[in-house]
Amino acid sequence: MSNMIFILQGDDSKRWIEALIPAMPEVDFNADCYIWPDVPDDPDSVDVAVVWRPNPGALKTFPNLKAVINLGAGVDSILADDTYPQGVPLARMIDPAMTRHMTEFVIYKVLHFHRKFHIYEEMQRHHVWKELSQLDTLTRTVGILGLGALGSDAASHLTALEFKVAGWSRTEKNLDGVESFFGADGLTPFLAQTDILVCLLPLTQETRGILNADLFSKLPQGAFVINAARGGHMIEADMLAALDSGHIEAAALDVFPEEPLPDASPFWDHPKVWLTPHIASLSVPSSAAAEIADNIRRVRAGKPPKDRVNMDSGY
Ligand code: OXD
Repeated sequence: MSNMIFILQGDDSKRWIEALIPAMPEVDFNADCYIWPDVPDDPDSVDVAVVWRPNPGALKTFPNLKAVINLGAGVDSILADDTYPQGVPLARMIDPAMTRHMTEFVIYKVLHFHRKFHIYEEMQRHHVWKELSQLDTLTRTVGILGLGALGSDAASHLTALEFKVAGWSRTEKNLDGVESFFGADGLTPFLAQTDILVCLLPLTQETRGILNADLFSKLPQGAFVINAARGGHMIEADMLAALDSGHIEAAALDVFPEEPLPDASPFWDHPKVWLTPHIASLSVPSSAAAEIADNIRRVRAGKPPKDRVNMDSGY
């Protein structure tokens, strides 16, 4: 008999299980599925762990895991756990609904800055009726850091809106209408022509702290920054300094090194910051269930999971 364990931060396990029940009629979820910290008497019987930011050390309880299935795109919190069971395949979630939601967030924020809504909102507060100059879409470059599933979808929708779009990634990417920059050498020229920078990178050893003073100084004066990836990408003091000096005109920040954002954080009331509570892309159990069910079946049939994370590159 094989058991499944759900180890989720928050109280979403039941919602995910309800979505999986119709997708996996062959599984008796009442008998063969556990929600951490409730574990079967025989932890050897657990072959699949479905997780979101699992408690560090929890996964090593189960010596016969065939796979760990993450319910999000980012796996940084799992890879940070040095007790992760060596050799157990880890799959991340690439779900069309999550991708759509991230693209919506990016487009909304790009348009906000591109069409100067950050200034018009301020003008309304001061009863100012004035038309501002407007840069044409064709001459505005949006630069996307990270051209994985999320970055490439956002890039293709931004090209459809006729922005100039560039992308930076570890290796060269070929996407229609997107200028590709890659590797360490590609970063400076990519930044030099980016008016609106969007960070959608995975958080790895190489990308931690990438949104720092040196990177900001390579962006043109008055550039905008949108971070919908991870708070760990951003050096907070450097972001505040770049905003306060005016080098960065404004920022949309969905993620922070410490979440929830502490009440005393200067970002809350910063006039040049539009912040949201890590909601850029929310996973939708009803959309993702078929994909997760398929992945569980694959590993139970002895195959490697889809969307497997490369433990060396960290994504
Ligand atoms: C994710 C997230 O990684 O929601 O999917 O942050």
